[in-house]
Amino acid sequence: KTLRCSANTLDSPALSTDETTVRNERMSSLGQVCGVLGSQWGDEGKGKLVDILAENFDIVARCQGGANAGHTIYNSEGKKFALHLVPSGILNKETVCVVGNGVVVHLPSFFKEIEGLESNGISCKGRLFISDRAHLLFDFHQVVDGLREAELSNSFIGTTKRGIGPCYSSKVIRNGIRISDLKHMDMFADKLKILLNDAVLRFKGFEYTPCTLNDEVKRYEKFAKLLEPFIVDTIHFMNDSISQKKKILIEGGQATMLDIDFGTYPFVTSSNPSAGGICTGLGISPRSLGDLIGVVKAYTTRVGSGPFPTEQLGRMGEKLRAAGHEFGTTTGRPRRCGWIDMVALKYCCQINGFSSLNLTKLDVLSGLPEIKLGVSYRAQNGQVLKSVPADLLTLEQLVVEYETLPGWDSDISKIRKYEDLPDAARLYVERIEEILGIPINYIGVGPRRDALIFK
Ligand code: 2SA
Ligand code: GDP
Ligand code: MG
Repeated sequence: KTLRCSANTLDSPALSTDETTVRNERMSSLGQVCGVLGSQWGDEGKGKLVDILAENFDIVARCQGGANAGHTIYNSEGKKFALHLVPSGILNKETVCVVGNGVVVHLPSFFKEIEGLESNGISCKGRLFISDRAHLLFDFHQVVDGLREAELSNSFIGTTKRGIGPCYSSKVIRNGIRISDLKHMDMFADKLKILLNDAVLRFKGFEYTPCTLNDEVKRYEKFAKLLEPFIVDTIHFMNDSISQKKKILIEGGQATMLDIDFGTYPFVTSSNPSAGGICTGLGISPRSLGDLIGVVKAYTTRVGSGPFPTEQLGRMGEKLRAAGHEFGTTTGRPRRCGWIDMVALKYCCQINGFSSLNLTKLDVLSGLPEIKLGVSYRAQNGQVLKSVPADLLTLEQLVVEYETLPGWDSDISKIRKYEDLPDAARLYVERIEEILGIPINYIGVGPRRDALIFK
């Protein structure tokens, strides 16, 4: 059997009046401040949902991570966009986009992304803002990322090499440089020198010359001018917008299983992609948060090293990768693939308190005779674990117990009504809902904007 997944074609079915009503009701019932967060190891399809929901929100904001994130979205004409630092709301011409204080910003990547958008007719000026408290990620952070990975040899993390960990390290050790520092270019060279000297002391072979420092300072002098119209006190902006009853959508990068606190440490990213990261990364109160939507892929993928209990290393994994086009949006790396992991998902749901879920890429499972769900973890000593263990060795050695459900044969990519899905597909959706105790309100059946069932 071969897996089928929906083609990215333009011949999508028109929505009936009933379907449009359900869609509009679902969209308008979302709270004033709503988050879309990854609930596995990333790449669940958060960008697509954010892009769809954006039309009902005034502001879309990013709160953590940096250009390690990769969100692939398609506009109404079927044109593909890969976004990294710019929030996925940008394709919606009315939406204001905010890059919050918790994001680490590599300005060359930021401007390159803006250039790419503008050359495709998407204007960013006047509706894309960046926090003056966000930390700057320099090219040297990316070099250090690579040096650290090389040092780890066989136990490398498999980072995106975008400098994320080293930049958050500078922030936490308190010699980082922030966007607001671009106001004082007279002090910039000294600050950058301190940062670079840290790397010189730490890494054999890392060096810089007065000339390269000078070039970097000159480059940032230019960036400082270019960035001026984008810089905002986003804490004030976000809180003011909340007072004005503006609708705000927060786009998570990565996912809870990659969270620096809750993920499979040390095989994690260096920020908090879980709900807490929204407040610290945007300066808004937890009391302002309304709906939190967890995005769940119908199977699991992971890119980079680290434990992955339900990973399928053989032909099944390859089939999923091919059918789901599972390659990194930022690095192009092949993603590791496996069955859905209900234990890890339950853990993520507890941490985030999702109000609803978006099950994505259900279309990718079409054509499978049966589908498995990892439902419990059994440790080496035979004990069933209550949750995801902190200890990596336990996590690597545990045995996953599976439940098997029937598959379905037909192509579901043109279906827009929940009731029209094959019985087996609905059974799968409802079993996931039952185990997690959270409604699946959105079901992805293709990569395009319209390929979403509002359940
Ligand atoms: P980093 O670069 O320090 O954040 O890497 C640490 C770990 O976090 C993982 N990570 C990701 N996992 C999935 N998707 C991500 N974004 C890109 C995408 C990834 C890509 O959308 O496909 O293109 O490779 C992302 N960003 C970070 C990373 O793999 C490490 O395991
Ligand atoms: P994100 O990082 O969570 O935004 O996800 P990515 O964009 O990195 O990866 C998700 C991939 O799946 C993208 O290529 C999307 O276009 C695609 N995608 C999203 N939802 C669906 C879906 O329901 N079905 C299919 N076949 N593809 C989808
Ligand atoms: Mg991604």
